[in-house]
Amino acid sequence: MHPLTTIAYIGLGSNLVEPIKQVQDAIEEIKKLAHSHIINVSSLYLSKPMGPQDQDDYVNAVLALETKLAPLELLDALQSIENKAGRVRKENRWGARILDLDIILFGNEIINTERLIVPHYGMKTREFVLLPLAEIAADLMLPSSVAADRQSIKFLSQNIANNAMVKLTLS
Ligand code: A4P
Ligand code: MG
Repeated sequence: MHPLTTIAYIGLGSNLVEPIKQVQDAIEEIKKLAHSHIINVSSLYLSKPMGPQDQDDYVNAVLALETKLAPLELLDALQSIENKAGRVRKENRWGARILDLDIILFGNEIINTERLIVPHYGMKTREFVLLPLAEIAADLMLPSSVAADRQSIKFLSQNIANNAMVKLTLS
């Protein structure tokens, strides 16, 4: 466990087997995580696939989790939720998946280990991460070892193409 409570931001994505339900079920599973509780969840969005185009659109969302878990404990927990959802890891990069749970940010920590890179390496270039994140945490600043390089989520989200992403209104 971590000595302090941290706010982690988790990106959720699915484009197989009822993606809206996959994301909703994953949120329910994350609610059950030990030493953690969800403090905010973005809307769900429908986004065009990044990577191979011969796959369905994705449902994406981002949530904020207050947690006492250490980063690798959180990664383990998220991977077991992915596995429980029936995720099969395939060789094809950026291919279709039942459920993808990525740690986008973990407080202000900068982590560069074999299993975990935080901030998530793709977050600054992915509208399906930045726009939901801006919805729940526009004032957040990205951690950086150089203070002058810190960028706000608001700035990044305003400078990325929306790529026809649609906010879902769920009944
Ligand atoms: N890993 C390292 N850093 C992290 C982190 N911050 N969070 C390691 C989570 N995992 C992290 O991940 C591979 C390994 O990355 C893990 O074992 C972990 O130790 P994975 O989930 O097995 O594989 P992946 O998700 O397929 O990895 P990859 O290639 O990084 O995929 P991406 O970048 O997540 O992209 N299009 C739309 N519209 N929406 C999407 O959500 N997602 C992808 C997947 C492609 N296209 C998409 C979307
Ligand atoms: Mg992943």
